[in-house]
Amino acid sequence: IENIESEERINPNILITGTPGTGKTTLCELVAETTGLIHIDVGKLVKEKGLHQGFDQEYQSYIIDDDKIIDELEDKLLKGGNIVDFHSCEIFPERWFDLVLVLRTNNTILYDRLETRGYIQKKITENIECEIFQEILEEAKESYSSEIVIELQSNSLQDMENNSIRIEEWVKNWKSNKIQ
Ligand code: DAT
Repeated sequence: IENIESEERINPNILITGTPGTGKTTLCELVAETTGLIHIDVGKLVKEKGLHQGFDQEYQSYIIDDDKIIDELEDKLLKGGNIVDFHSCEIFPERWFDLVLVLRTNNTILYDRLETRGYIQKKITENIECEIFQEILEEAKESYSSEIVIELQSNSLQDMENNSIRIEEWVKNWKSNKIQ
C-alpha cells in the first residue's frame, strides 16, 4: 500500500490519548469490539518489539524511539481501520488520524488508579502533574487540527460507556459519509 490518503480510506483511524491511567486501553478494547476497529496499544508494542532506546530506571519507563514506532505502524495506519492507544500524540504524522480523543480524569481518581497499578511515587507525581497541567490536551491541540481534537471525561464506568457509544456513532457517521 502506497500513499493512501485520508480521503481514500474506507475505515477511519482514531487516536485515543491521555495521561497514563485515564482509561485509554480499557476504552479502546470496548470500542474495538463494537466497531471492528483494530486496537493498537503502542505502549505494549514498544515493549514487545523493542521500539525504544532502553529503560529509564529513574522514571521507570522506556525511552521511546519515535522513528521505530512510525515505521512499525505506517502500513497499518495508511490502510485505515485502527484505534491507536498511546499516552503521547505528537510523535505521529497528522495525516494518520481522523479523530483524536483526549481522555481526562479527576486528580484524586487518577491518583488511586496509578497507586493501584503499583507505580513508584515519582511516577505517580509526574503523571498527576501531567494531568493537572493538561499537557496531553495541549499537545493534541498543537499537533492536530482543532476540529478533530475532542476532550472526553473518563472518571466513571458511566463515562466509559457514554464515550464508547459516542465513538461508535462517530464511526458509523464517518463511514456513511464516505459512501455518499
Ligand atoms: P490507560 O490505558 O490510559 O493507562 P487503563 O485503561 O489501563 O488506562 O485504565 C486504568 C485503570 O482504570 C484500569 O484498572 C481500568 C480503570 N478505568 C479506566 N477507565 C475508567 C473509567 N472511565 N471509570 C472507572 N475506571 C476506569
